[in-house]
Amino acid sequence: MAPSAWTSASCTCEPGRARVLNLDALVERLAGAIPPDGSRPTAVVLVRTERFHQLCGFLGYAVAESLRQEVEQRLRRALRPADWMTGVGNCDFAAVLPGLMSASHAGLAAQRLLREYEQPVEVGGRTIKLAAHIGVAVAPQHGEDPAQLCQAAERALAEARALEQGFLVASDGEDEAALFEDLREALRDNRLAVHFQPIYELHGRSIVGVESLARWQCPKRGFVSPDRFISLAEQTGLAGELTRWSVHATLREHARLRERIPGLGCSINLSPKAFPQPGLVEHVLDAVKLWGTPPETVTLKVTETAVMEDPRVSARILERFDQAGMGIAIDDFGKGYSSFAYLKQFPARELKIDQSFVFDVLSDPRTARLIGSMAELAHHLGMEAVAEGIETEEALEAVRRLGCDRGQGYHLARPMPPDQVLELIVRQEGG
Ligand code: G
Ligand code: MN
Repeated sequence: MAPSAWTSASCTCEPGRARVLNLDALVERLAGAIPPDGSRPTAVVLVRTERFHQLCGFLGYAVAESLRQEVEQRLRRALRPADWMTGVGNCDFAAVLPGLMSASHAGLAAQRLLREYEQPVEVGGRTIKLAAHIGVAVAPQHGEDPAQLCQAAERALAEARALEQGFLVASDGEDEAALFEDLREALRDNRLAVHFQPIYELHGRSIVGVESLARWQCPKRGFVSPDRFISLAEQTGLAGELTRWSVHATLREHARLRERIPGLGCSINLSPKAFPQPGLVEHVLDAVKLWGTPPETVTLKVTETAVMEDPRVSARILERFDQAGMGIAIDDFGKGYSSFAYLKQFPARELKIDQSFVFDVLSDPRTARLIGSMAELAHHLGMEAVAEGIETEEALEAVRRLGCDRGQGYHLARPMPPDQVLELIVRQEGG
């Protein structure tokens, strides 16, 4: 089986002690477990413990090893006697579940495994709460040989991580492959569309900018959900192309809007996968020049998770955007693993509070206080606080009271084609 991003991960914090990847054993085990007649499904389950290697650095190798052993024991307890499991790196595991009653039983097993992560682990006098994601593939549905099956499970794992779902079962391989081809073609032929969601200043409630969002109306498939094609792009190496397409297409549309509204701000999402790619900064600078965009009207959105992957490289990239006069927004703040230390190094202009918080602002007082604290944090660091996902007037009022400066959400305006945004702004200006 070809090594992949997932399986080739090795722990840099334990030099010389990198765990042997038991891939051969896994493939062999699977080969024996897949029934030739497909009578009873067999599942392969990949479990990835998040942030384990950071914990190694923090806890030291010996304690991290006890932690890993405890996790392994718990997972083994959650499996049936006929199931088989092996470590495949750091604190990651692969299990083979033969003879299932039905394919949906594999999902139940994944849930059981995830439940083992709910209880914190006590090691070395500390209480550690771990989190994991799981990808599942089932034979014969998602592949008939071990390599296909492992790849399908890896894709499901990558998607579970990207969508922040605990576990995902692989989707139909053929359809995903066809979708990938269609997406690649659509990108090449510039057939995706840019929609803009207005961003409001919450006090005067005027539109101060727009956020660009890619939309895909496929002639064959109809509207393809952005969650679906964006996560597909991120798993299949198309994230760079998608981001580069989006930078140009957005600035082109933005240039048309600026003819009418000169200072209008524009936010562009940089995919976490595209963000560290060499040449991205140059691509953005070229596009800004080509479309005559005043750099100060551009805000580049990066997620916390993306900048945390390699904070030093990220800081360098963000520094260059900052020097060119463009703004940085930390997107989906609060959803990933925040580190205040890194936050302080990044020249960000906006902190975008993740919509999951804003959805709960009215029903949960603790969430409301968290939003207030995040807004305060943003202000202390000289940033604006932006609330995403405002769906009601009450939520708008609440986030405004909690200190958010700007906001966006379905209650204010949905993402829409550029011409409609123009109409909306013109109407708002009463002109
Ligand atoms: O992670 P990011 O902030 O880029 O997510 C933006 C997505 O959220 C877009 O697909 C957009 O359509 C959607 N969105 C924008 N406003 C709202 C809202 O008020 N409610 C919900 N549920 N989704 C929203
Ligand atoms: Mn967001």
